[in-house]
Amino acid sequence: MRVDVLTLFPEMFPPVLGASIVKRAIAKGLVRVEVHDLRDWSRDKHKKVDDRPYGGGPGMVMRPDPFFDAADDLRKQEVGKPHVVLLSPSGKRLTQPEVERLAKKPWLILLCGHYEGVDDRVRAGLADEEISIGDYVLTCGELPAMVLVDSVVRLLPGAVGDERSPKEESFRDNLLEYPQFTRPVEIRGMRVPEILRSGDHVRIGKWRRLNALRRTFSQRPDLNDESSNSSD
Ligand code: 9D3
Repeated sequence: MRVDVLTLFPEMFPPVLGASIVKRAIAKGLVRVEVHDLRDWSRDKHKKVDDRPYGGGPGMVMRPDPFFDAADDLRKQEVGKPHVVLLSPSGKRLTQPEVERLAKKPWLILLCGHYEGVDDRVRAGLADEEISIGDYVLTCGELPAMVLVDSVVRLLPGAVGDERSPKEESFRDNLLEYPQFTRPVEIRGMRVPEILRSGDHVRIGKWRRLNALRRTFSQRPDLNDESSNSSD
């Protein structure tokens, strides 16, 4: 997979992409991530990439031309068609099924906007889709782009240590994971449940299932709600 990121803050990415599983996936050649400074495509002598909004109002708006020109240049670098994603608070919510869909794309271009907003022609004429990572307001699309890269990269074959397929985790039965414990057996008065130390794998399996259900019911009743899930 290839991922290109268009951003005003390229320096935000290396600390995250240079760590943990994403770093290893890059080193293994499973993914190539290129982060580009949008200012490189500014035609302005001061490298300006925003301007005042038509119709008036406070703040500035990111101009569309650096996005379009950058995408044009990137398209020349590779055969095939990139899938272009605009990170935006008005996008469709990123969920695990969406991550799985994106992980099948051979080439992603991620467009990061800013609090001020992006000229709407970027969404209309450049992006294939708009994605949000949740209903809260951030200052920019850079963190969401990194969230997307992290969630997608761990699904690439060979990226995760692969004891079992990462797809089989957590979201499988629309249940949260069961509680986990390791040593010590007791800390601050809290003991590891005796069943887990019994060696009785039938009882352990039942205990885990029961506690995954309990946890889901109290923390995330929406997860098990037939009317609100799209995995059926
Ligand atoms: C709330 C109205 N806006 C300010 C004038 C729009 C706005 C634009 C851009 C608000 C925040 C941002 C910056 N955020 C993102 O670019 C963003 C985001 C987010 O804020 N929350 C969840 N997912 C995403 S994906 C991109």
